[in-house]
Amino acid sequence: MLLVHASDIHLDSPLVGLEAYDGCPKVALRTATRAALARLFDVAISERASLVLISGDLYDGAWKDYSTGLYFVAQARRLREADIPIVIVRGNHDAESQIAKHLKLPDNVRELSTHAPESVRYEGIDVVVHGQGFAVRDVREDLARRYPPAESGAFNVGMLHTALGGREGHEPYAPTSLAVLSDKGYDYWALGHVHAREIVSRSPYVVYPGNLQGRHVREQGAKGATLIEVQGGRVAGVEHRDLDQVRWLDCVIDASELTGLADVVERVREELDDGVRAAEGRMLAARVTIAGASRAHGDLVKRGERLAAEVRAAAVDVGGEGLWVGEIRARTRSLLDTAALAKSRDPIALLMRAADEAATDEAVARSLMACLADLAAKLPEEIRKDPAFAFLDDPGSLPEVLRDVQEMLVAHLVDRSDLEPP
Ligand SMILES: [Mn+2]
Repeated sequence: MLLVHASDIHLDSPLVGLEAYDGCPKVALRTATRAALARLFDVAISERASLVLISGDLYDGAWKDYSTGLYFVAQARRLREADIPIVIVRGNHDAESQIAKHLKLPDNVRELSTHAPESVRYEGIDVVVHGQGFAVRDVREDLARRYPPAESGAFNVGMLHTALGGREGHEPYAPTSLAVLSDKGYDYWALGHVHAREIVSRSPYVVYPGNLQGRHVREQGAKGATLIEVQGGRVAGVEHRDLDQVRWLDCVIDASELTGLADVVERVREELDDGVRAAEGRMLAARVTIAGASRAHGDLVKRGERLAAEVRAAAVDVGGEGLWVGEIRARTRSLLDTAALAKSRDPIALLMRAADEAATDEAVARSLMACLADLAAKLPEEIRKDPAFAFLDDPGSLPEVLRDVQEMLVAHLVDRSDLEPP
């Protein structure tokens, strides 16, 4: 018997800020969560799954229209034709969705109660599913504590949207512990909420499948669902199946051993090439960051536009239409000891101290922002929208911008890229 466990589908999750980048494959990205859901159900049908578990955050929150819900209903009907039931518990994002509360679901879909733990027995396959969904976004109590003990003579599954004892980057909703979960005597805990795949425990099995489709570059790498093979009432094995339609790649290049723009671009090309291979024919969306203290720093700072142009050219060469590079960030540092330089009596030190002062002295920062506001008002709209100018609306990012300015000044005024590191 095969069970399929997915979570955090975030159907129709919007893309924030990506349109600002040239050539953004908007349609592929916008429809990726839908395509991944269709693939999930394709697998359930072709592998003759007995049950599909969705552990919360099926939806992304407040919808703009009904089409998101109607899409899910149409997909769920495909499983009804194949006699495959679906069980859902609501997560924090579903709790926000008003329309989800009024949507009529096909009769093969069972949504577990949000008021108390509910248990559903699937006769014929001897599976009992226990679970409770989120009634509100902000659930801070341990929901699992009130789940009933395992029923004998059946394969027991617990469904829960939870951060367990806390997971980095995730709100600590419905906190609980492995001890509480283990105590119930279930065979498999189908968790949701955490977007990275994790097998928390194998005795009993406690699993986060991670989200079905990455939504931005911080959710890079393969995404999909977990297939659970059950034999003789026990878990015989779990397997992760990649179901994402678009793959994200956070390509970070360590430039500390690189000497100039040409070899930096060559390294980027290699990394992108690896990414394209790993994506196995999927659309690959990448962000490129060049980091580290490097001899190439001066070259990159002075020829930033050239870097971007060459990286984009390499991307077209390596991946064609199947690879899109969004943001390109030069975050290298000079090999010069800028702290020591700033303390010296070198005229450049004066400039650096002025930049430091602007970053730390509020009055200086305020007058600088006022000057910049005048300039911003004169910028043409299409330039103003460029992410590089986002700091104009965010005074908090000024210190970071000033550090970049310092680096740029140093690179232009003292081209000491020929210097050996101190
Ligand atoms: Mn969640």
